[in-house]
Amino acid sequence: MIAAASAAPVLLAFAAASGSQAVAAAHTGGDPSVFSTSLDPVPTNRVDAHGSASVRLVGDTAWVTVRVRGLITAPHAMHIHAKGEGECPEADDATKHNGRRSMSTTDGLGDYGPVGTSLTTRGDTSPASALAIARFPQVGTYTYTRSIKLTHDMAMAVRHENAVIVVHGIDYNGNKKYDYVLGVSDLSASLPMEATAPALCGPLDRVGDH
Ligand SMILES: [Cu+2]
Repeated sequence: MIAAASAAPVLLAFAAASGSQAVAAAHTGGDPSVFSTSLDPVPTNRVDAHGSASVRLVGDTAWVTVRVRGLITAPHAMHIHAKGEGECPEADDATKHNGRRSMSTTDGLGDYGPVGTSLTTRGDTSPASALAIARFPQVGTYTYTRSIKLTHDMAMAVRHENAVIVVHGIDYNGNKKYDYVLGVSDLSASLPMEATAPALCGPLDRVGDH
């Protein structure tokens, strides 16, 4: 009888300890975390559009939603950029392209960093698909949703709030199509600058942060 009575508190203590370990593990690993941002026009690029984006992370898997309203009817490359300053470019980052002050993707690189994930509609999502124009939204107002297995690096960049959503494709001269008003793209000699220049941008922040 004495042995049984003394064993009970030990079992209770063990149960309490393992319970708190489980809670600690959930907070560092597999718990869902939600990140979101408004997508605002990139300065100097004459964008009259807006949007929003959210990423729900479970482990390295991201449920990505991007809403865009008001861009021109044309392909819009979209990426998660990372490993820059986790920010969007400001007007003084713009340079002259074909003599016109505007923001190329390269102009903003220090702020948002290079492409980490391509938000394609199907197939590969690596940086190799950054300009896979046929696999991005083809219109200017849309809601994009896709579940994507991120690289672990990119998942960590999102968790550390160093990830930025960028939607590309502008209409600098307001003629409803991509042309060479800003010259050739800094990213591809076969595309006009308008097709690849950043249109909307937003840094992903953890929902609940203030
Ligand atoms: Cu991009």
